[in-house]
Amino acid sequence: MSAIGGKQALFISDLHLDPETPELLAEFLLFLETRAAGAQALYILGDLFEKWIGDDDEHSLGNQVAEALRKLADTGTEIYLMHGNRDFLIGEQYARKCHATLLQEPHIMERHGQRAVLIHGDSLCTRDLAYMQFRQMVRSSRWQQDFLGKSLVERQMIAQQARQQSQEANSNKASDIMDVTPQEVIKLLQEQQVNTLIHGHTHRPAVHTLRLEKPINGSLEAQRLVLGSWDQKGWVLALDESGFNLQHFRFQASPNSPNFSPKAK
Ligand code: LP5
Ligand code: MN
Repeated sequence: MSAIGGKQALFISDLHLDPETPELLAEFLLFLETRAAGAQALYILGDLFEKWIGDDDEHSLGNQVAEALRKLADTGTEIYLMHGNRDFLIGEQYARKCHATLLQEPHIMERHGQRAVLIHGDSLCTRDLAYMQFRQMVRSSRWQQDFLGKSLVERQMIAQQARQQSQEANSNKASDIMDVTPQEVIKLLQEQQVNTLIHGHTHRPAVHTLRLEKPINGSLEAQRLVLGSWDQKGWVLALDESGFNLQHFRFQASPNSPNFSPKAK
Protein backbone atom coordinates (compact mmCIF):
# COMPACT_ATOMS: atom_id res chain seq x y z
CA MET A 1 0.00 0.00 0.00
CA SER A 2 1.45 3.34 -0.96
CA ALA A 3 1.18 6.26 1.38
CA ILE A 4 -1.66 7.92 -0.53
CA GLY A 5 -3.45 9.01 2.57
CA GLY A 6 -2.51 12.62 1.89
CA LYS A 7 -5.41 14.97 2.64
CA GLN A 8 -7.84 12.04 2.72
CA ALA A 9 -10.07 11.23 5.67
CA LEU A 10 -9.98 7.49 6.32
CA PHE A 11 -12.59 5.37 8.14
CA ILE A 12 -11.98 1.86 9.54
CA SER A 13 -13.67 -0.37 12.12
CA ASP A 14 -13.95 -3.93 13.42
CA LEU A 15 -10.30 -4.93 13.42
CA HIS A 16 -10.94 -6.89 16.62
CA LEU A 17 -7.27 -6.72 17.59
CA ASP A 18 -6.42 -9.39 20.14
CA PRO A 19 -3.22 -10.69 21.77
CA GLU A 20 -3.98 -14.04 20.10
CA THR A 21 -3.65 -12.59 16.57
CA PRO A 22 -0.33 -10.70 16.49
CA GLU A 23 -0.36 -10.86 12.69
CA LEU A 24 -3.46 -8.66 12.66
CA LEU A 25 -1.63 -6.12 14.80
CA ALA A 26 1.22 -6.25 12.29
CA GLU A 27 -1.25 -5.48 9.49
CA PHE A 28 -2.66 -2.53 11.43
CA LEU A 29 0.77 -1.10 12.25
CA LEU A 30 1.75 -1.42 8.56
CA PHE A 31 -1.50 0.33 7.58
CA LEU A 32 -0.74 3.22 9.94
CA GLU A 33 2.78 3.58 8.54
CA THR A 34 1.76 3.39 4.88
CA ARG A 35 -1.87 3.85 3.79
CA ALA A 36 -2.69 6.24 6.63
CA ALA A 37 0.55 8.23 6.41
CA GLY A 38 -0.24 11.88 5.66
CA ALA A 39 -4.01 11.41 5.98
CA GLN A 40 -5.97 14.43 7.17
CA ALA A 41 -7.86 12.23 9.65
CA LEU A 42 -8.30 8.60 10.68
CA TYR A 43 -11.68 7.62 12.14
CA ILE A 44 -11.76 4.26 13.98
CA LEU A 45 -15.49 3.51 14.33
CA GLY A 46 -15.50 0.83 17.03
CA ASP A 47 -14.32 -2.69 17.79
CA LEU A 48 -10.68 -1.77 17.27
CA PHE A 49 -10.14 -4.36 20.00
CA GLU A 50 -11.65 -7.84 20.43
CA LYS A 51 -12.44 -6.83 24.00
CA TRP A 52 -11.52 -3.98 26.35
CA ILE A 53 -12.04 -4.33 30.11
CA GLY A 54 -10.79 -0.91 31.21
CA ASP A 55 -8.00 1.59 30.59
CA ASP A 56 -6.26 0.36 33.74
CA ASP A 57 -5.67 -3.01 32.02
CA GLU A 58 -2.17 -2.22 30.81
CA HIS A 59 -1.09 -4.68 28.14
CA SER A 60 1.41 -4.85 25.32
CA LEU A 61 -1.26 -4.80 22.59
CA GLY A 62 -2.89 -1.64 23.93
CA ASN A 63 0.49 0.01 24.43
CA GLN A 64 1.70 -0.83 20.91
CA VAL A 65 -1.53 0.48 19.36
CA ALA A 66 -1.35 3.68 21.42
CA GLU A 67 2.26 4.27 20.46
CA ALA A 68 1.55 3.80 16.76
CA LEU A 69 -1.54 6.05 16.83
CA ARG A 70 0.39 8.68 18.78
CA LYS A 71 3.16 8.58 16.18
CA LEU A 72 0.64 9.12 13.36
CA ALA A 73 -1.15 11.86 15.31
CA ASP A 74 2.15 13.63 15.94
CA THR A 75 2.70 13.90 12.17
CA GLY A 76 -0.56 15.88 11.93
CA THR A 77 -3.23 13.24 11.25
CA GLU A 78 -6.30 13.75 13.46
CA ILE A 79 -7.19 10.44 15.17
CA TYR A 80 -10.76 9.72 16.26
CA LEU A 81 -11.88 6.70 18.29
CA MET A 82 -15.50 5.55 18.68
CA HIS A 83 -16.80 2.81 20.99
CA GLY A 84 -17.85 -0.57 19.61
CA ASN A 85 -19.80 -3.25 21.43
CA ARG A 86 -16.50 -4.91 22.41
CA ASP A 87 -14.47 -1.84 23.39
CA PHE A 88 -17.10 0.52 24.82
CA LEU A 89 -15.00 0.72 28.00
CA ILE A 90 -12.20 2.63 26.27
CA GLY A 91 -11.93 5.84 28.26
CA GLU A 92 -10.43 9.30 27.97
CA GLN A 93 -7.22 8.06 29.61
CA TYR A 94 -6.51 5.64 26.77
CA ALA A 95 -7.68 8.10 24.13
CA ARG A 96 -5.20 10.64 25.49
CA LYS A 97 -2.46 7.99 25.38
CA CYS A 98 -3.25 7.60 21.66
CA HIS A 99 -3.35 11.39 21.13
CA ALA A 100 -6.85 10.67 19.87
CA THR A 101 -10.29 12.21 20.36
CA LEU A 102 -12.99 9.91 21.75
CA LEU A 103 -16.18 10.48 19.74
CA GLN A 104 -19.66 10.00 21.17
CA GLU A 105 -22.17 8.51 18.74
CA PRO A 106 -23.90 9.69 16.64
CA HIS A 107 -21.17 12.03 15.39
CA ILE A 108 -21.58 14.41 12.46
CA MET A 109 -18.49 14.58 10.25
CA GLU A 110 -18.02 17.36 7.69
CA ARG A 111 -15.06 17.18 5.30
CA HIS A 112 -14.39 17.66 1.60
CA GLY A 113 -17.91 19.04 1.11
CA GLN A 114 -19.50 15.90 2.53
CA ARG A 115 -21.58 15.55 5.71
CA ALA A 116 -22.13 12.14 7.25
CA VAL A 117 -23.39 10.70 10.51
CA LEU A 118 -20.95 8.24 12.07
CA ILE A 119 -21.93 5.40 14.42
CA HIS A 120 -20.51 1.96 15.25
CA GLY A 121 -23.74 0.32 14.02
CA ASP A 122 -24.83 -1.91 16.91
CA SER A 123 -27.29 0.72 18.18
CA LEU A 124 -29.41 0.27 15.03
CA CYS A 125 -29.73 -3.52 15.43
CA THR A 126 -33.03 -2.91 17.21
CA ARG A 127 -34.65 -6.22 16.15
CA ASP A 128 -32.09 -7.97 18.35
CA LEU A 129 -33.99 -7.50 21.58
CA ALA A 130 -31.56 -9.56 23.66
CA TYR A 131 -28.70 -7.40 22.48
CA MET A 132 -30.63 -4.16 23.01
CA GLN A 133 -31.30 -5.22 26.60
CA PHE A 134 -27.62 -6.13 27.10
CA ARG A 135 -26.50 -2.85 25.53
CA GLN A 136 -28.75 -0.78 27.78
CA MET A 137 -27.25 -2.51 30.83
CA VAL A 138 -23.56 -2.26 29.95
CA ARG A 139 -23.77 1.30 28.63
CA SER A 140 -25.20 2.61 31.92
CA SER A 141 -22.67 4.54 33.99
CA ARG A 142 -23.84 2.72 37.12
CA TRP A 143 -23.06 -0.69 35.61
CA GLN A 144 -19.73 0.53 34.25
CA GLN A 145 -18.72 2.00 37.60
CA ASP A 146 -19.53 -1.32 39.26
CA PHE A 147 -17.71 -3.37 36.61
CA LEU A 148 -14.60 -1.17 36.59
CA GLY A 149 -14.50 -1.43 40.38
CA LYS A 150 -13.87 -5.18 40.11
CA SER A 151 -10.39 -6.71 39.94
CA LEU A 152 -8.87 -7.17 36.48
CA VAL A 153 -8.95 -10.94 37.01
CA GLU A 154 -12.68 -10.82 37.72
CA ARG A 155 -13.31 -8.51 34.75
CA GLN A 156 -11.38 -10.85 32.46
CA MET A 157 -13.49 -13.78 33.62
CA ILE A 158 -16.76 -11.92 33.10
CA ALA A 159 -15.66 -10.78 29.64
CA GLN A 160 -14.74 -14.36 28.74
CA GLN A 161 -18.13 -15.58 29.91
CA ALA A 162 -19.88 -12.83 28.00
CA ARG A 163 -17.99 -13.68 24.83
CA GLN A 164 -19.01 -17.31 25.16
CA GLN A 165 -22.64 -16.45 25.80
CA SER A 166 -22.65 -14.09 22.86
CA GLN A 167 -21.16 -16.61 20.47
CA GLU A 168 -23.74 -19.18 21.58
CA ALA A 169 -26.55 -16.66 21.21
CA ASN A 170 -25.31 -15.62 17.76
CA SER A 171 -25.06 -19.18 16.49
CA ASN A 172 -28.83 -19.57 16.28
CA LYS A 173 -29.88 -16.01 15.49
CA ALA A 174 -31.55 -15.02 12.23
CA SER A 175 -29.02 -13.07 10.21
CA ASP A 176 -31.39 -10.15 9.53
CA ILE A 177 -31.77 -9.31 13.20
CA MET A 178 -27.98 -9.01 13.41
CA ASP A 179 -28.12 -6.28 10.80
CA VAL A 180 -29.27 -2.69 11.18
CA THR A 181 -33.02 -2.14 11.06
CA PRO A 182 -33.81 -0.29 7.80
CA GLN A 183 -36.37 2.01 9.41
CA GLU A 184 -33.85 2.98 12.09
CA VAL A 185 -31.38 4.00 9.38
CA ILE A 186 -33.90 6.36 7.81
CA LYS A 187 -34.92 7.67 11.24
CA LEU A 188 -31.30 8.53 12.09
CA LEU A 189 -30.71 10.23 8.74
CA GLN A 190 -33.89 12.30 9.18
CA GLU A 191 -33.02 13.21 12.80
CA GLN A 192 -29.53 14.30 11.85
CA GLN A 193 -30.62 15.79 8.51
CA VAL A 194 -27.73 14.16 6.63
CA ASN A 195 -27.81 12.00 3.51
CA THR A 196 -24.89 9.72 4.42
CA LEU A 197 -24.51 7.17 7.22
CA ILE A 198 -21.17 5.44 7.86
CA HIS A 199 -21.02 2.45 10.23
CA GLY A 200 -19.36 -0.89 10.92
CA HIS A 201 -20.30 -3.69 13.33
CA THR A 202 -22.31 -5.87 10.92
CA HIS A 203 -19.22 -7.10 9.02
CA ARG A 204 -21.26 -6.66 5.79
CA PRO A 205 -19.20 -4.11 3.82
CA ALA A 206 -21.21 -2.38 1.10
CA VAL A 207 -22.37 0.92 -0.37
CA HIS A 208 -26.17 1.07 -0.14
CA THR A 209 -28.14 3.74 -2.01
CA LEU A 210 -31.41 4.53 -0.23
CA ARG A 211 -34.60 6.10 -1.56
CA LEU A 212 -36.11 8.52 0.95
CA GLU A 213 -39.83 9.20 1.32
CA LYS A 214 -39.13 12.66 2.71
CA PRO A 215 -36.31 14.74 1.19
CA ILE A 216 -33.21 15.54 3.23
CA ASN A 217 -31.31 18.63 2.12
CA GLY A 218 -33.58 18.72 -0.94
CA SER A 219 -32.66 15.19 -2.03
CA LEU A 220 -34.66 11.95 -2.00
CA GLU A 221 -31.44 9.95 -2.13
CA ALA A 222 -29.22 8.82 0.76
CA GLN A 223 -26.39 6.34 1.18
CA ARG A 224 -25.31 3.89 3.85
CA LEU A 225 -21.60 3.07 3.76
CA VAL A 226 -20.74 -0.09 5.70
CA LEU A 227 -17.13 -0.71 6.70
CA GLY A 228 -15.67 -4.20 6.50
CA SER A 229 -14.09 -6.18 9.33
CA TRP A 230 -10.42 -7.08 9.03
CA ASP A 231 -10.97 -10.84 8.84
CA GLN A 232 -9.29 -12.08 5.66
CA LYS A 233 -8.34 -8.65 4.29
CA GLY A 234 -8.21 -4.99 5.30
CA TRP A 235 -10.99 -2.48 4.62
CA VAL A 236 -10.86 1.31 4.52
CA LEU A 237 -13.33 4.00 3.42
CA ALA A 238 -11.48 6.96 1.92
CA LEU A 239 -12.95 10.45 1.56
CA ASP A 240 -11.41 13.24 -0.53
CA GLU A 241 -12.55 15.85 -3.04
CA SER A 242 -13.78 13.05 -5.33
CA GLY A 243 -16.10 11.72 -2.61
CA PHE A 244 -16.26 8.40 -0.73
CA ASN A 245 -14.46 5.28 -1.92
CA LEU A 246 -14.83 1.94 -0.07
CA GLN A 247 -11.66 -0.11 -0.62
CA HIS A 248 -10.22 -3.41 0.53
CA PHE A 249 -6.64 -4.62 0.38
CA ARG A 250 -4.70 -7.84 0.77
CA PHE A 251 -2.89 -8.39 4.04
CA GLN A 252 0.82 -7.92 3.46
CA ALA A 253 2.50 -8.49 6.79
CA SER A 254 1.78 -12.22 6.75
CA PRO A 255 -1.00 -13.23 4.35
CA ASN A 256 -0.04 -16.90 4.11
CA SER A 257 1.37 -17.69 7.48
CA PRO A 258 -0.36 -20.94 8.61
CA ASN A 259 -1.15 -19.60 12.06
CA PHE A 260 -2.75 -16.39 10.79
CA SER A 261 -6.35 -17.05 11.53
CA PRO A 262 -8.00 -13.83 12.69
CA LYS A 263 -11.15 -14.29 14.70
CA ALA A 264 -14.35 -14.83 12.77
CA LYS A 265 -17.19 -12.69 14.16
O1 LP5 B 1 -19.89 -9.40 20.11
P1 LP5 B 1 -20.45 -10.36 19.10
O2 LP5 B 1 -19.96 -10.13 17.73
O3 LP5 B 1 -20.34 -11.79 19.56
O4 LP5 B 1 -22.04 -10.12 19.06
C1 LP5 B 1 -22.57 -8.83 19.24
C2 LP5 B 1 -23.57 -8.87 20.39
N1 LP5 B 1 -22.92 -9.34 21.60
C3 LP5 B 1 -22.21 -8.50 22.35
C4 LP5 B 1 -21.66 -9.08 23.64
C5 LP5 B 1 -20.14 -9.01 23.65
O5 LP5 B 1 -19.59 -9.93 22.69
C6 LP5 B 1 -19.68 -9.35 25.06
C7 LP5 B 1 -18.18 -9.22 25.26
C8 LP5 B 1 -17.72 -7.80 25.47
C9 LP5 B 1 -16.29 -7.83 25.99
C10 LP5 B 1 -15.74 -6.57 26.56
C11 LP5 B 1 -16.68 -5.73 27.41
C12 LP5 B 1 -16.43 -5.88 28.93
C13 LP5 B 1 -17.17 -7.04 29.57
C14 LP5 B 1 -18.68 -6.89 29.59
C15 LP5 B 1 -19.35 -8.09 30.22
C16 LP5 B 1 -20.82 -8.08 30.36
O6 LP5 B 1 -21.99 -7.34 22.04
C17 LP5 B 1 -24.70 -9.83 20.04
C18 LP5 B 1 -25.36 -9.41 18.73
C19 LP5 B 1 -24.29 -9.33 17.64
O7 LP5 B 1 -23.24 -8.44 18.04
C20 LP5 B 1 -24.81 -8.87 16.30
O8 LP5 B 1 -25.28 -7.56 16.41
O9 LP5 B 1 -26.37 -10.35 18.38
O10 LP5 B 1 -25.65 -9.71 21.12
C21 LP5 B 1 -26.01 -10.87 21.73
O11 LP5 B 1 -25.57 -11.97 21.46
C22 LP5 B 1 -27.00 -10.66 22.82
C23 LP5 B 1 -26.63 -11.52 24.01
O12 LP5 B 1 -27.69 -11.63 24.87
C24 LP5 B 1 -25.41 -10.92 24.71
C25 LP5 B 1 -25.05 -11.70 25.94
C26 LP5 B 1 -23.69 -11.28 26.50
C27 LP5 B 1 -23.42 -11.79 27.89
C28 LP5 B 1 -24.27 -11.19 28.96
C29 LP5 B 1 -24.05 -11.70 30.38
C30 LP5 B 1 -22.78 -11.31 31.10
C31 LP5 B 1 -22.12 -12.52 31.77
C32 LP5 B 1 -21.38 -12.28 33.04
C33 LP5 B 1 -22.19 -11.92 34.26
C34 LP5 B 1 -21.45 -12.16 35.54
MN1 MN C 1 -19.25 -4.54 16.69
